[in-house]
Amino acid sequence: MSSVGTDEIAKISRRIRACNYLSVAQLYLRDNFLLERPLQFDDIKPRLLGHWGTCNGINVAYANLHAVYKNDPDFLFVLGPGHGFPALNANLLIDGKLAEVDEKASPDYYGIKYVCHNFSWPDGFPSHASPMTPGIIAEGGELGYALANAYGLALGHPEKTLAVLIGDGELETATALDSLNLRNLLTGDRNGKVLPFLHLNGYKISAPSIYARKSERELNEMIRGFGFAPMWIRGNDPEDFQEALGKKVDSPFYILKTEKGESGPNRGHLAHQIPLKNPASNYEELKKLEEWLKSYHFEELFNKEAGFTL
Ligand SMILES: Cc1ncc(C[n+]2csc(CCOP(=O)(O)OP(=O)(O)O)c2C)c(N)n1
Repeated sequence: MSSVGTDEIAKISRRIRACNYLSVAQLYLRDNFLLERPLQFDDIKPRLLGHWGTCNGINVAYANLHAVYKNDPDFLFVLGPGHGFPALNANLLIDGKLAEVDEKASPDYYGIKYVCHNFSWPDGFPSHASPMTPGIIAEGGELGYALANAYGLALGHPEKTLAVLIGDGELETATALDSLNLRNLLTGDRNGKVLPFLHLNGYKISAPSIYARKSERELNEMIRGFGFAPMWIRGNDPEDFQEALGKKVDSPFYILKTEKGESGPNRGHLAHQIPLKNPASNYEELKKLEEWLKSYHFEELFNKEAGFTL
């Protein structure tokens, strides 16, 4: 059974679309952020630096968890792959969290302009989650610490629930893998709850992840071996995500299986960083980028007067 109603399911889908749009806009655009006129070469940043491939999955996880936990002040979303910063930044912008630390990042047209233009830009936002991001306690470039940080935070804090998104590449680090053992420290009711989510999008930088090469059975056995109950969420459908969240099991370990780069122009390792490399000089790529941005129908989710209508 889904843990939220039909209205909420529709809202989750809208939020994912909005955040995907804003992720792509941060990566590529220096102007024309709402596509108010046809995209032209000058609208594209001269140096494209960032990561798209992981963003869709982060936005799916964030939107679904936000729907359930938005009113719980003791809930935290912990992101392992800090290179998925455009997705995190988009969510923080929409929720007004960025504006709490930087008034120019308001959840309106001016904030969208400011955040998109200044992503991965000299003296602007870095390309990865960093200490200037609200809620971040570790530099986002180095993979592996998310789960350990979450378990540390849950120790002695029974009120806390921490959802941790771990990359399948990240889980190849010794730190992340061994952190699965920390579950054994958190028994009893004096500690908070940690909900690990493996983002099984199949690839790390340019190669398949080891976990993508395991059969489902092998992966399930491994997860069970650490004392967790594997819970699969296949694809982006919020109904499936909410159904998994709604199931009452002890020590769940969610496996979110997506295609790396989903909703973009290519998939897998080709989507890891910048999928369309030269839209500032190649007309065909410029048009593909425009189509990609338009596919989210951002105009249904935001307008200059009403702001976000999610
Ligand atoms: C400790 C560490 N080793 C290597 C890297 C280089 N690196 C950056 S992104 C990446 C791939 C990450 O893959 P995954 O965790 O699956 O994230 P996603 O596929 O969702 O982007 C790697 C290996 C790193 N950032 N940190």
